[in-house]
Order: sequence, then C-alpha cells, then structure tokens
Amino acid sequence: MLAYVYFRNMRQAGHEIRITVMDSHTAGEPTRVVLAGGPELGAGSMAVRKERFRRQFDHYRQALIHEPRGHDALVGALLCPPEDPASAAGVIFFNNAGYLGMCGHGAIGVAATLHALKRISPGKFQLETPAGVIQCEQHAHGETTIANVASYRYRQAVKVTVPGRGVITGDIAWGGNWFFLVEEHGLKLEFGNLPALTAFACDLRQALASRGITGANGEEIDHMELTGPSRTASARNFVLCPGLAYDRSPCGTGTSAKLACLHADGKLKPGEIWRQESIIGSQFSARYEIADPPGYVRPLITGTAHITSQAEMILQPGDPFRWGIAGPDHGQFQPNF
Ligand code: PYC
Repeated sequence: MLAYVYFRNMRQAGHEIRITVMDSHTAGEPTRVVLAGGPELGAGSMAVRKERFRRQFDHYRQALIHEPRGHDALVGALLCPPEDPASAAGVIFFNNAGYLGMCGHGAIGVAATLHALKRISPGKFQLETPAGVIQCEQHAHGETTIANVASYRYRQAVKVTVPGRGVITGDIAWGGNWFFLVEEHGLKLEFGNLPALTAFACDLRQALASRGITGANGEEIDHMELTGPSRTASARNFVLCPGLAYDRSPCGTGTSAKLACLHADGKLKPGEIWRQESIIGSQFSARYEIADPPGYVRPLITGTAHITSQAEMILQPGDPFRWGIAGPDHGQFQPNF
C-alpha cells in the first residue's frame, strides 16, 4: 500500500512527460508506435519485459491508449532494444484491456513505421515479440509480409451454452492470441450490424469464461472470431478484441488461427492463397507453411499499413486525466463548477 501511495505521489508531483509516437493504420486498424519517452523496461526477453511493463508501468499504457489521447480501437506498440542485435527491434503490444503476446496488424504497422523512419529498407528483417521472433519482409511497393508464430487448432467443435442464445459451436485455435471461431452464428457479417455482432461476441466470451472453457494451460480465450462468406475474398470475419473494440482489419492473429483450422480440416493446402476480408471490407492475403510439431502451421500474412501522424503526447502535472480516463489518477478528479 505504501509503495502504491509513493508511486502515485511521484506520478502526481512529477514533471511534464513527453512521449513521441507515430500512428498508422493497417487495413483500417490503428497502431500507435512509441518511439521515445516510454517506460524503460530494462533487459530480458520481450515476454519478461511485457510483465515488467504490466506490473510497474501500466499507467503509460493507460495514458497512451485511453481517452483523451487514445481510444478503444487503438493498439500500442512499444519499441524496445532487441535482445538479438540481428533483430530490427523488440516490440510489446498493448491495448485498452491489457497486453497482447502478438498482434499481426500491429507488426505490419511497426514495419511501416520503421520503414517511414528509414530504420529498415525493403527486404527481410525480424522483430522480437513476447510470443516469439517474427520474420518479416518489407516489399518495395509498401506491403509487408509477416511469418507469424506457429499456430494450431487446439479443440474442434466445442459446444457452449450462451444464455439467451442457445448452444454455440466453435473451434479454439492459437494464432499468437487465443480465438474462438464460430461459423454458425446466424448473424449478417455486415458493417451496419456491428452492435448485434459485438453483443453476440461479448455474450459468447462471457459464456466461455464462466464455463471455464480456455485455451491450453488454462489461458483465457479473449478474441472472438465470427466467420462467413465474402463476395470478394475467401471469407469475411468479425473479430472482437479483448475489451469492447472490434478489429477493423482482418486480424493477423485471427487470420492465423483461421488458417490453422483450415489446415486441420484439410480445406487449404500449404502455399494456397487465402484472402481474408474484415468487417469493414479491408483484406489480408494469407498462406501457410507446415510447422513443427505436427498439426502446427506457420502463417504468412501480407497487408499494408499507412502512416497517419507523428506526434508528441504531453502529460502535464496537474492534469487529472494525465494518465487517461480510468487511469491511476482518475479518482482524484474534482469537477470545478
Ligand atoms: O492483427 O493480430 C491482430 C490483432 C489482434 C488484435 C487486434 N489486431
């Protein structure tokens, strides 16, 4: 408790903090890359540094992602010095609800950012993430391909009773995050249907959690993926991310989970192109290679990110929302009217 009060006072009494970021969107889904002024996480793997970020510096996540500087759909990416000098960068992904082991659209956003800053040139490079090392290629015309972490279907045709909605059947798959993929949801996968899709996916996630249905090692299934046909691609999806925001992009890790299921069902061969469309109509091109151990695939996801801004976030002492709405100082706010 004393330590908490000490750190809280330090934050309140502190000086102005400036954090330099570059924002982009990948197929519509935003990424905010922290270039300078973020927390110093020290040495260790990205998984170790992610835990340090979570335990000691979560107020930075809240300041960068929550309103008034951010919003619920935003994914943050803190650039870190890599462990292996051969890597272009280490990166830790975070969002409004917490931290992500891996983020496909985010990795493409990081690649576009490093390219815009001339820290990489077209060609191959690697990124270190908490979920492992990601091989990437920046193409001359602006697209990026990422070879995601090995992905697999963990359980097939899992049935869950969702209060008010009956029994829903889906597959549990790993694509760098845990996904529950549902084909028989009875909903129109259309942009105009976002409130109904979000409500369904929230109920489903809640039902999975309350029935103790998890990924491997009891890990929470925090991404819901509703899939269906597309007029212009192989398939369309709606992905609910942790929290209440949906993925504007086709979701790199969600597309990876889908490829793992298609492979497990014998519906897509290695190297065959799968075009995944998002709920806003943007697309990724995807394929996979066989990976180890048996049943695993290595997804290759290609997409394009565009830079939208470069900015300096300013955190002034005395600002009751300096660490974001619902951030650590929020309770201190005294309306002055
Ligand atoms: O592209 O993997 C992804 C992703 C995860 C959450 C938001 N986007």
